Amino acid sequence: MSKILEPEIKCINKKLEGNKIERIDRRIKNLKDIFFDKGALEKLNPETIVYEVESYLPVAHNTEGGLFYGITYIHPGVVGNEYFMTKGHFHKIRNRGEFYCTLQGEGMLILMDESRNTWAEKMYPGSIHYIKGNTAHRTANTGNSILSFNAFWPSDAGHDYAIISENGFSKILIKKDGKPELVSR
Ligand code: M6P
Ligand code: ZN
Repeated sequence: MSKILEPEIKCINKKLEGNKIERIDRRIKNLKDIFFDKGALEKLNPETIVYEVESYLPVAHNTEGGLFYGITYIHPGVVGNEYFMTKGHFHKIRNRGEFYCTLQGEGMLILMDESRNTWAEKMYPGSIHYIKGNTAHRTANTGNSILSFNAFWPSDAGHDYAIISENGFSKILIKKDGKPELVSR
């Protein structure tokens, strides 16, 4: 007799449910390298949550041929005039790609190639973003509510944070006259 199984995880009301979900949060105190305005950063409560990530990793890290899935929730806010955003990373195996699909809120996907050319794509509910290999990616919340999005990436991609934490992206996303603007640093 063939078995009919329940799925291991579910997405209910845009939140993941299930036993095998990993949850992390990133707070102001974890993001000191990331934001440009260090003076503004010092004035914020170090425990303030900037974003949370729920991930479902059905195979071991670095497994070739598998896939990982996650939802990122970025809270609304700014550090100085820079929007709350993720750390951002290249993949350790540089040529690995990724998909982002926006669930709620509004934001910007900031992309940078290995020659440090930086550009951005608008994120809003239903927007789907293909992040090609060799491209660093970071997301920023430009709205007044949570920005959340689905992400799907290869299980052997890995995260390389070093370049971004040392040199950042070549452009930052700031709030100017109430609107997002991508400007050189
Ligand atoms: C998405 C995926 C994850 C990533 C997360 C947060 O969910 O790209 O792999 O970890 O965003 O981004 P970061 O790791 O840059 O903080
Ligand atoms: Zn990635």
